Formats: sequence, C-alpha cells, structure tokens
Amino acid sequence: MKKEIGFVAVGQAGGNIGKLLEKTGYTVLYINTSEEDLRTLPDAAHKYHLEGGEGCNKDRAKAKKLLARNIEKVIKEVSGKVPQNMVFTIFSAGGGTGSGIGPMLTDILRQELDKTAGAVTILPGGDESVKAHVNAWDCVRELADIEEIGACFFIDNNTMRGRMKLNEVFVRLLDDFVSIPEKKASALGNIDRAEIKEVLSARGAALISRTSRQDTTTARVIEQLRRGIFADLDEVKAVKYMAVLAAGSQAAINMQALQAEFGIAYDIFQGFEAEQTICCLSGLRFPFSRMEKIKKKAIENQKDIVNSLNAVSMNPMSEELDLLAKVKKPEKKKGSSRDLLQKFL
Ligand SMILES: Nc1nc2c(ncn2[C@@H]2O[C@H](COP(=O)(O)OP(=O)(O)OP(=O)(O)O)[C@@H](O)[C@H]2O)c(=O)[nH]1
Ligand SMILES: [Mg+2]
Repeated sequence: MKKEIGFVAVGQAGGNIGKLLEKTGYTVLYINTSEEDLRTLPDAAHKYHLEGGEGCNKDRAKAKKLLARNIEKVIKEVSGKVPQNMVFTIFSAGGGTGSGIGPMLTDILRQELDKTAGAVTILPGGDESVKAHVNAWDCVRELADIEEIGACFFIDNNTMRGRMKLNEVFVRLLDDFVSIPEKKASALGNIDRAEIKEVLSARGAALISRTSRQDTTTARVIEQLRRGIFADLDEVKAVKYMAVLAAGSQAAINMQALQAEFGIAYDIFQGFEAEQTICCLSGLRFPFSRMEKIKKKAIENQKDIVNSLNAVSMNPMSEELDLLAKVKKPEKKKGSSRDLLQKFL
C-alpha cells in the first residue's frame, strides 16, 4: 500500500515531514524556492529547486510567481518522480513557499495530472507572528476553494510543544492507517486497500487516532480524535467515512456513539482483532471554527500594525531649519574689475 501513495513536500515544514515519510518507505518529491532548505535533505531521492528562487520570506505572492514561472518543469518533475495516482501535498500554511504554492499545486495535480490529490497542512501556533496567521488564513481559504480535493489533514502547532515531535506523531498515524491492509486478517472483518483509498479520497478534513488495546473504549477513541495533533473540528457536524480497525471484537467500539459525536457517516469500514485500535474519519468540515480564531488573532493586531507602519513611513520633520534666514546679507554691488582695482589701489 505504501507504494500506492506519493507525496509532494513543499517548503521547510513540508520537507521535514516528507523526510520522515521517505524514511518510512514512501515516494517523496521535495520542492522549494530555497536551495538552503533543500540542502537540509541530503538523503532525498527527488528534489526540485524552483529556478530564480532564493526563499520567499513568508511572501506567498512571491512563491506563486515562482511556481508560475516553473510550472511546466514542475509538472514534468511530478509526473516523472511521483507516478502514484493518489498524491498528497505537504506544506505549512503560515510560511511563504509552502503556503503560497501548496494549494495551487494540489489543484494542478488534480486537474492537469488527473491525480487524486489531498493535502497535509500545518497551522501556526498561537505564539507565532501576525504574518503567519494572515498567511494561514489565505492558504486555507484557497484550499477550501478546491472543489475536487481529497482528504486534508490539518496538523495544528497549537496542540503540542515540539514541532519535530508533531511531525513524527503524524507520520506514524498516517502510516498506521495506510498499512492496515497489511496487518493480520480477521475472520470477523477487515479494511481493504480500496476502502483505505476511498477514505483518503473524500473531500474535506480528516483525522486519525491510535489507541492501545488495553485503552480501547469508545470514549477513549473519541477523546483521542478530539484531542490529538489535528486542528479542532468545526462546530458543524459532518462526516463522510469512518474507518475503524478495532483491537477487539465487534463490541469494542460503539459506532452509534461515534456517529452521535461526529455525525452520521455515509459509509463505515470496520476491521477487528487488531493489536491496537486505529480510527480514521474523513469528509469532515474544514476546521472553519479554528480558522476564525486565526483570523481574530490576525485582526486584533491590525490597528497596532497599521499604526507602526504609518509611524515609520511618515516624516514629521516637515520644516526646514533655516536659522540664518533673518541675517541681513550685504547688497551685492556689481562693478567691473577695473573699478575694483581702482578701489583697492
Ligand atoms: N509542525 C511543524 N511546523 C513547522 C515545521 N517547520 C516549520 N513549521 C511551521 O511552519 C511555518 C513556517 O513555514 P516554513 O515551512 O518554514 O516556510 P516555507 O514554506 O519554507 O516558506 P518561506 O521560508 O517563508 O519561503 C510556521 O508556522 C512554523 O511554525 C515543522 O517541521 N513541523
Ligand atoms: Mg523556507
């Protein structure tokens, strides 16, 4: 199953997560505007530097222009290096390169290359800059506008302290879910490859949780889905698929209770007798409530920022200090050099 999903990692955060996925056995193409960022990936099999780029210092527009300039080469690169039909882009929403290019590229993968394209995006932590929040809002707005997008994982930097730790937790969760068909089969029921693909193809947000066998109760699974590494779910309940591989029999997880919590699913896939419980919900609403908080954080500082920028661009030193303006100047007499000579002689 690992061979059936490819990744295009854009920007620094994308690269950090891509690196872990590649180590786990997935195909990853890294794209960046910064050669320095790409140099932090010495073991990467496929890297592409956008010509003319030297990093985008959180400037999304700059990143978009660079993608536009290189688009033919990028499409060729993706078709050559990432042959998988199902592809996920990975990028942070708060930076410049990944945030600017990520949504555009996801749409292009879908439309130009006819791939099933989902996204893994990272939301900024509350202690990050106003610019990071503004970028995140713009990025997710663009992502939510893509009609035929697949599953989108919103990793939230607010949920855990260490970013690298967050990356590791995410990669393990995704790999656990994708590897379900390779696990020991149960006579009670299994989740197959087609079902995994269907779950990951659903438009909307997605969540994955893992619960140990001894901890497996419906309440605990709900808690882990809600308090994991992903952005808080939207207040409006909506879900398309629920895939639950349970550590136990049919009685281990109460699907009625799960649906009462998250909404009625269009379809449910279940497997049993696993070593641990792995649950994935997809086709959820985008985390619009969380995005409203991001917008609030950006706007609450708007007045101060506009004032600062104005304060710097204004020049209050309007008057000229012509101290000697009132000193009487001697009248200039005009005379010929011959008259002057006469005077001094
Ligand atoms: N979880 C996580 N977040 C990260 C990581 N690296 C950066 N971030 C977050 O990503 C945002 C910064 O984006 P980067 O990915 O560094 O930016 P970029 O895409 O390289 O864009 P520019 O450098 O601005 O051109 C901030 O919100 C960081 O907190 C990472 O490895 N893991
Ligand atoms: Mg960067």
